[in-house]
Amino acid sequence: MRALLSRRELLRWLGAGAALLGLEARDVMAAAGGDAAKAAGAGAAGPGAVAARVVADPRDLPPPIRRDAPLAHEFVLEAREVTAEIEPGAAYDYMTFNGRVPGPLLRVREGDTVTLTLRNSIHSRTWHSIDLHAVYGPGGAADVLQVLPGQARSVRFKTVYPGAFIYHCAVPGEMDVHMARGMFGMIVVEPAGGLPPVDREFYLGQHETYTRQLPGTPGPREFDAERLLREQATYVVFNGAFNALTAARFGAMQARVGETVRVFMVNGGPNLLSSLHPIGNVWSRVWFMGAFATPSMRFLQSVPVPPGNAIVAEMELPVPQTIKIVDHAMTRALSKGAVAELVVSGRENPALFAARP
Ligand SMILES: [Cu+2]
Repeated sequence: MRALLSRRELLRWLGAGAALLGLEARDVMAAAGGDAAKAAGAGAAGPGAVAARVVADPRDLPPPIRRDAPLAHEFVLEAREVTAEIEPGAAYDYMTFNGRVPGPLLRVREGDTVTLTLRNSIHSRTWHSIDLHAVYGPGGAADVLQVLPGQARSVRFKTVYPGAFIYHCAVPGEMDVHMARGMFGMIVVEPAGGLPPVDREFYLGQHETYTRQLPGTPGPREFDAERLLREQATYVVFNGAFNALTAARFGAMQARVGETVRVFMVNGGPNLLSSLHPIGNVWSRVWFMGAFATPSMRFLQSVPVPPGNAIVAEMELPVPQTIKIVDHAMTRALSKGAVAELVVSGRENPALFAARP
């Protein structure tokens, strides 16, 4: 692919980032294989690491917090570059936290202390890092957590303010590429009083990517730096792949009539604002922008989730149906992969809804 940065810009960025590590730019480039384009993460990723899937299971998140006292956590995340299908027959080089898109949901409470270690796989071709929006600190910890392949670094931080926050890779000068390749996730800092109980919780991550090939065409996908620069995304997806969370692909989410479900959604961008809508339902309670310290809002149809932000939104399920959660910028849902299904099974409720003969 064409390098997004000129060689001079690249060396400047490498130098700036290396200064944080106390390294010379040439050491960074040597560690990354001595190839400037690869060192910047601009080339193909994941030597030999072909994954069956990068799609994170939307049910895979820690349970709600039910305790009154703060706790100390130790989290380890690993930056992994893997190749997987973004749609059937179309391999794409991802960059991930722990091999999944979005990365693991880290769930803590206001006042907790977190020790976070970021490992970078020995198989990585470039360095990776992490910026957490839940952190008071330089670069949201990214200034400390710039990690070369095969190495690891740690920070300790206290979660002072509640909310649902993104974390993402923040390598100098290339973070948009790394996020478009899948390097983002969510850290939920629950308020001291906790969240109201619900029947089920789901974890979604939206992001978009920029490829030379359009959706529906055969063959591997190459990253397109020019499309990135113009912000002309070819894919807009939930949990890493085209229509990933649908019955036709990796399976729909499931729930029962009468339940309340909570959706945590983080928008990894790097650039597009999501207009998150549940077709056939409404967000009956929304913590707008993931702000738990602000009263929740009621009955919102499509909620904006800007890149670098998150939302916590709930639905009541009074009738059976398949709810399609979409980005209501509709071309993305119809043609670029931004659809996730929630199958609600149970008894019909003709008092609420019925077809007339
Ligand atoms: Cu990265």
